[in-house]
Amino acid sequence: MKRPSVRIDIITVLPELLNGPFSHSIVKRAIDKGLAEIYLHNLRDFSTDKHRSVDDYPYGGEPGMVMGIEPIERAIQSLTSERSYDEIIFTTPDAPTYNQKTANRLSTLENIIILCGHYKGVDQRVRDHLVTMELSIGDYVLSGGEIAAAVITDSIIRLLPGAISDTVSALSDSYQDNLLSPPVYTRPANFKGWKVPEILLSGHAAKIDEWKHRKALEKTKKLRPDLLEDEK
Ligand code: 6GU
Repeated sequence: MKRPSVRIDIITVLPELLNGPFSHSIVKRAIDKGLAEIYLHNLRDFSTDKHRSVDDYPYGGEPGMVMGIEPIERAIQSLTSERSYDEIIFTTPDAPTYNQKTANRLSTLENIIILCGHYKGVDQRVRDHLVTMELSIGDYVLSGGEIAAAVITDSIIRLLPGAISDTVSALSDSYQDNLLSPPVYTRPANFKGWKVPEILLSGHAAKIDEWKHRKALEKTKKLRPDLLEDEK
């Protein structure tokens, strides 16, 4: 049975920012093949204000602007009235960190909305009542949630069966088994005295696998020991 394609609707004040990331390489090919659909929605189109504004001053007098609930509710409603969504994700730095395990789960869903956070944040009632999950992509602050939405979308789409020609390749990615990938090499076997490890030229499949696993472990211990500690 053919897997239904993934549909991702992104609600943003900067749709122009998101055309680039989906117009190339694996993601573009997956869309061209019908594995995924991505729709960009300009939040300002759902403003009823004559200036198309989507933010306002915060109650309580903090500095900065806050995204209001009304245009967001209308944007989400216009989508959910057409089909049901498996997740409505809000991208914001003050949220749980996105990881491969979450990417794997999201890649099994059919319809996803991603609402891109902006300004000082969004009216808390959006977070309490309209979204189903919140994600940050790491412990640093971006100027908006669009790049995070692009990261999340890319990581989902590359996992779809058929998106990558070599199907084993997504499964052998770094993080899939809590290990970083082992080093890889290509020709020439000797570049100015820097040699490719002998074992890789040996043709010994079992020994090569054993070597790759050992290298992956060594690399993870050195660069990301935390991955070996938490069994997720
Ligand atoms: Cl999802 N949004 C913003 N603005 N900054 C971030 C982020 C998201 N994740 C990490 N930094």
